Amino acid sequence: MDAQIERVREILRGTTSIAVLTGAGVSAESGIATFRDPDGLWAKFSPRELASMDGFLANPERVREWYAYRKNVATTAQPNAGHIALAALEQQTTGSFSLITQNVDRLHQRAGSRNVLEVHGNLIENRCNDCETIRTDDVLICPDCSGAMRPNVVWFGEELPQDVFAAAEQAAMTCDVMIVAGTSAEVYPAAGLPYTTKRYGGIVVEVNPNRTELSSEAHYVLTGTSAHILPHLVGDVQ
Ligand code: BJW
Repeated sequence: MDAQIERVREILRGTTSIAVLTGAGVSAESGIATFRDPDGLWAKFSPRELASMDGFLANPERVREWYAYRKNVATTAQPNAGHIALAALEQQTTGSFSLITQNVDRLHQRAGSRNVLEVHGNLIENRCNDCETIRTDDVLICPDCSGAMRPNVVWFGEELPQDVFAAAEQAAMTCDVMIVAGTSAEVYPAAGLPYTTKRYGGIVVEVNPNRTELSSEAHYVLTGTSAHILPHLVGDVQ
């Protein structure tokens, strides 16, 4: 096994406080497109039109249709070895474990992860634009206040769910190790969490096939896909 992977494995075995930050790359091997890779969603679709309030107000049907398509992709996809390894790591950890995800596909939960903090919402639920009621059916008009229902995700320029992000920041401040997997680490405020961990004295481990904004700051950079690398960090994989 690669010496760096072996070293990180030892560190994880000796710690009782782990945080993980995941991004779209963790679901790539489940067949879900990332955003900023050359074949990613933002190469084909406009974030301004599809992932902003202005885009929704201009053309709600188009935005809802795009999210319905992505919800279908997510619900028919299966968790991969990376998701499963992170669920196993949570089981093995005797102290605190937080899985902070920017992903909206729910694959971590379907793999068995329990303490999942969805900082960018999810594709499964809809939320009323006015009264913020959350529903899992597909009504277009809120039955409570007649506001427009929209996907329960966080678009550009929108605040992240406050309680969820506060818990993520707390985990970043208090963990001994943060694993950062499958994210370009470009979208704030989530991208700031590994720097918080570092500032508070924690170790930052990046898992990614490509270098990112974070690579030069991480203590360990494990180069490879998450479905390949993450299983090596837990359990008995040699
Ligand atoms: C693999 C792999 C494999 C491949 N294994 N790895 C200038 C202009 C406008 C805005 C801003 C600005 N400067 C800063 C901002 C703020 C903005 C921001 O950060 N923008 C940057 C892009 C510059 N942030 C916001 O707007 C946030 N809100 C905010 O700041 O609010 C302030 C506020 C406060 C108070 C009141 C009101 C407002 C909100 C950000 C929301 C992001 N939303 C999205 C869409 C979610 C819904 C949806 O899914 O449609 O979230 S955008 C998209 O990016 C999505 C992701 O969660 C997020 C991060 O992407 P991620 O996950 O990192 O994916 P990629 O594609 O970028 O990277 C994939 C990685 O995987 C790569 O590194 C690959 O190498 C790797 N990979 N295969 C492992 N097999």
